[in-house]
Amino acid sequence: MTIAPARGSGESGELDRRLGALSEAAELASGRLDDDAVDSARAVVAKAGARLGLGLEWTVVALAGPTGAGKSQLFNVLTETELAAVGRRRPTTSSGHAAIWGDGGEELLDWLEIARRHRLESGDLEGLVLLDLPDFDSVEMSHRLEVDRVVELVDLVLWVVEPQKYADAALHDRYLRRLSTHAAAMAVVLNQADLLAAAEVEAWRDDMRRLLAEDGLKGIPIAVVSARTGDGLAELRGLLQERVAAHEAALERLAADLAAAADGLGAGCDSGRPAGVGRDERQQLLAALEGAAGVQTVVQAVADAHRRRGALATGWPFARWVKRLRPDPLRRLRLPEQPQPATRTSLPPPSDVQRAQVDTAARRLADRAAEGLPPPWPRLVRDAAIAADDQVADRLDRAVAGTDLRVTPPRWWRLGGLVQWALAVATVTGALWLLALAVLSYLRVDDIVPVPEMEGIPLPTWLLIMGILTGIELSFILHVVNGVGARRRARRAGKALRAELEQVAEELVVAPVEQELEAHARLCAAVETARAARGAQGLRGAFRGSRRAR
Ligand SMILES: Nc1nc2c(ncn2[C@@H]2O[C@H](COP(=O)(O)OP(=O)(O)OP(=O)(O)O)[C@@H](O)[C@H]2O)c(=O)[nH]1
Ligand SMILES: [Mg+2]
Repeated sequence: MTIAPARGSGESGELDRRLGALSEAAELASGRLDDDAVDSARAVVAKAGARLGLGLEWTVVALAGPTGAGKSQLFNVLTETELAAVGRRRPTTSSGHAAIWGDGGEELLDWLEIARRHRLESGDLEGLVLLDLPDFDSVEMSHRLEVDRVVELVDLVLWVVEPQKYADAALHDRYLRRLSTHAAAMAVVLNQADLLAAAEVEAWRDDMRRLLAEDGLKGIPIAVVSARTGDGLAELRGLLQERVAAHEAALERLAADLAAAADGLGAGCDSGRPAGVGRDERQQLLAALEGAAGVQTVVQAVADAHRRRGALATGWPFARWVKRLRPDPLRRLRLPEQPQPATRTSLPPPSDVQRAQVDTAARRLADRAAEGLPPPWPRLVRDAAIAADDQVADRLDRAVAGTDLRVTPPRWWRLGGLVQWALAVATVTGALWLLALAVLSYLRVDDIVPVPEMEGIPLPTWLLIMGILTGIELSFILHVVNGVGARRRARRAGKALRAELEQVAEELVVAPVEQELEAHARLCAAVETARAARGAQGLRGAFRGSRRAR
């Protein structure tokens, strides 16, 4: 076996950047994506922080494998000790123990929770922490848990197998396949080669290579050794020396963890960009909100109120009482003259059908906006679009109450009113005058005061007839003018209401939808950063280089 040194760029700064991105991705994914994926991403960030803090000068290598593979014997041979118990009764090793080449590393072992520690002369493996682990296929649950725990933490795992058990499902299904993203942080040791003939060894190696390729671990280093005879051990030692000297095993491992966690969060990122909020859907939502807010009713009330108020201000004074019989439409609906978003109107609440229409329009907008996104994003976007469902009615009412309907009376009403009053005074004067003349005539004294005339018609008759005719005529003209004004004001109020409703649509539906799409975009950008800088600078790029050199 030849393994080239891992010539990574060694940029823990790059790793920091990627970890930051993973952390951001986990925050964005929290509550949106699968909890397990979020938890593992957070665990990777936490673990990386801890491991980087414990020093890259150490390389932690674990011997893992089924019982009887020879892990403990290999540990003894590599440490040139008899520290590990090697036994015939299975399983032999019940808890992890460590050999440390060099001084220090206590905190690292505390973090690994390995209590049994043996310090060795530093030599050519200075910086190596070798762990002998219990068997992962154990009848003892505690053994498996211990293996799973430690395998999560170490920088490099040497999977030790022997000719009988190398194809076991326990190894391939439970570990290798699941760790297919971690090729850079693993190697396989085929132990007890002395039990096979040379030709069988080759076949064994080929078969293992095939199985590893099926596991997704094509190209992972395979060492063939015999812990008993010492065959192949020099090469295995060489591998350890190279990894220890490069000081990058921890970075490689963390980079692999990072990539795997990022993949877990980035499942929904491999599609194209979502369609985004469409114009048509926005218009449909607005139309539904208009219906639910009673815009038609309000607009009608604005027009009616203008006509009524115009008639009261400029109509024929003798007929105004008719207008007073009916209440003011705006007051009846308790629509404030000035915007008052805090007050409630007496508009009827949206009907069930209107509510359903708003709901449907919001869903449609969300579905269209999320088009092109894989699950669960369309559902998340839709949930965001209807999250404020129960606030819609209240928010619409406040929007209507907060709209400036611009119902202030036009200035010319005052002038029109004055003219009408003047005409009314003329009419009444004419009427009283004629009445006085009638009384005088009754008393036969009507010749005392001469009655002025205009073009042969007595002035009081002029005043009465012209007052009435002009007053009615004027009120009719002003009625027409007010009708035009009412329509214009209704249009203006409609526009103002729609502008207000656009805000409601924005606030309750569009913004939440866009926020969700934004979360998707940011999450995917973070995942992309976390996965790897795909250039030559990135760690993974460096790893590829090291593989090619192999
Ligand atoms: N022939 C042969 N036997 C070996 C070799 N390596 C280990 N053994 C034997 O295999 C048996 C198991 O070895 P251990 O080192 O205890 O195995 P282990 O993997 O630590 O087993 P557990 O601690 O139970 O997980 C012992 O009897 C060893 O002597 C080898 O290379 N060749
Ligand atoms: Mg053992």
